[in-house]
Amino acid sequence: MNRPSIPLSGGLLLAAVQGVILPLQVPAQDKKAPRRLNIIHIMSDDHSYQAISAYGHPLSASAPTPNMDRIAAEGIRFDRAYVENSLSTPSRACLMTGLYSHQNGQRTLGKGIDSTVTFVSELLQQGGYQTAMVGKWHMQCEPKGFDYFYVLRGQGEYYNPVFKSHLSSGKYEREEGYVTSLVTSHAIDFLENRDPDKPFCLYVHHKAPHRNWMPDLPYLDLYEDVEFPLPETFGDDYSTKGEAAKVQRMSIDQDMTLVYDLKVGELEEEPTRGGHAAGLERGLSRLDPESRAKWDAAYGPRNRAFLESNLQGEDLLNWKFQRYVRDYLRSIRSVDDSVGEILEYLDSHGLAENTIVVYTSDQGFYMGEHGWFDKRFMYEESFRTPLIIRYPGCPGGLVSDAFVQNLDFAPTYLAVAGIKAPEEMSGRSLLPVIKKKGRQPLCWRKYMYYHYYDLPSEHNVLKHDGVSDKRYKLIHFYGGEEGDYSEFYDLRKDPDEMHNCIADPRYRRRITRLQRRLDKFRKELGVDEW
Ligand code: SGN
Ligand code: CA
Repeated sequence: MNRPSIPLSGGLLLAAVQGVILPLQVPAQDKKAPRRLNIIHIMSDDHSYQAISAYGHPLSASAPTPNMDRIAAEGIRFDRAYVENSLSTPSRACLMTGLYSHQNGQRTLGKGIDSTVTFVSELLQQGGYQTAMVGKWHMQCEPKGFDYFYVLRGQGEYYNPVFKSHLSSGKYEREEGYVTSLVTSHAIDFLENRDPDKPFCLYVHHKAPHRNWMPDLPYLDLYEDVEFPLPETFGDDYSTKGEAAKVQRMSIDQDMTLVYDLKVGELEEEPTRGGHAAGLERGLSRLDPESRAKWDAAYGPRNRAFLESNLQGEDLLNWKFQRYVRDYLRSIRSVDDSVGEILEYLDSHGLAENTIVVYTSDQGFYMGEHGWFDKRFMYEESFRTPLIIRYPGCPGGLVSDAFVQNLDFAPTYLAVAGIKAPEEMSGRSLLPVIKKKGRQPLCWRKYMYYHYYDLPSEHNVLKHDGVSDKRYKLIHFYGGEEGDYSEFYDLRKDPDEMHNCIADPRYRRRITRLQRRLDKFRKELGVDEW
């Protein structure tokens, strides 16, 4: 086992990992041997940074997330955190392996993972950590490297979901309650029953706020009177963008369904491009009669008023946006409660001082930007992901613009545990960034590679890869009907990515430079399609 070999000094425990030394107060009740830090990785599904009030976006002004904000107030908010493939299963495979999609095999939502690759959970377990995974696993292989797990089936269900656990011999068993609360209970159960003499790494993976955004019963009326602001780019007509933006099927106007997504169960079927009408009833039929009556009492009158008003055009579109965002934010409210419960547990059990708390999402999400919901594109709202870290000994209220990626989680957690990261891992430990209070170290990545592969698929986003250097972004789309093409954005002048400048001669040198960097990434990483 590799343990950090830094001696104790005075009243300080030194967590020394890969050259990083952070002072850490020893809790009064624990003056024994040096202890490695515990890790809690909380990850929700499809949670946009626009919907965390610590990020200060207008959308969250009326729907604050005080517990997530507490992590930011006591830690670091990362403003330039990204994923390498904006989709659940690939993002989770990256988290577990520290590898890009083409390296771990999980390129799309379907099959793919090379399950012979060692997971970070296995390395932590072998290195003396107690490991746990609760909530959405959503990998195409069995959980491995966990002492304790309670995982949902596939995408998971919002109401009375089924879980498979380390105790259930492969069987899924139904549990009574709301998914976010149940995931939290399993997390707390692990904390309660763990061996207190060993450090732990706990992954808490929420299903919420994944589509179709079903809130917990106490929150069915929350925000009903709030009018949320439409993003400025809501009406993007894609006039400067290529085929991908025009053929996608993730538009609130055209693809968001009245029954499944917007919960107007009074309608029979709907002539939408997605067509998911049965899905709403499938979710609601899991409720017991009393809970179902509460649901109907909340949505029934609103739905009838909506149907009677016969909204059209802009009014209908605004209604869809409001219903979407309200349900989405209601689901997040429960996730925020869960974060509060976990922080409270750490406080009351003397664990806050020796536990790293990370809050993130498996990717970002569109809250109407460019007229969309869903993710997948390399445009900022889905390429970026929220990331907030509270690290013992590190001051709070920090904001980082370090260029970090989900590839970095595995090497970070290994570094915390004092375990050498496998050579193949492409990411970097974030500890040097944390040590510099969020500032990007001099020797750090200047460019970031992204690759999306999932076509054909439900939302019809064309395959693409691309490179960003923080200021500029070059995206190469391929596999469409109109042939391959690239887009180029100047993020400082055009943070909303409304002006594709690929044909602007003033950017020629910069485009060539990024194109060279993209070619280099493809070659060095062994990318095999583009
Ligand atoms: C489901 C959703 C899609 C979503 C994917 C991927 N459809 O298929 O809207 O893009 O998951 O999401 S649904 O009808 O089942 O709700 S991911 O978060 O798992 O990547
Ligand atoms: Ca997701």
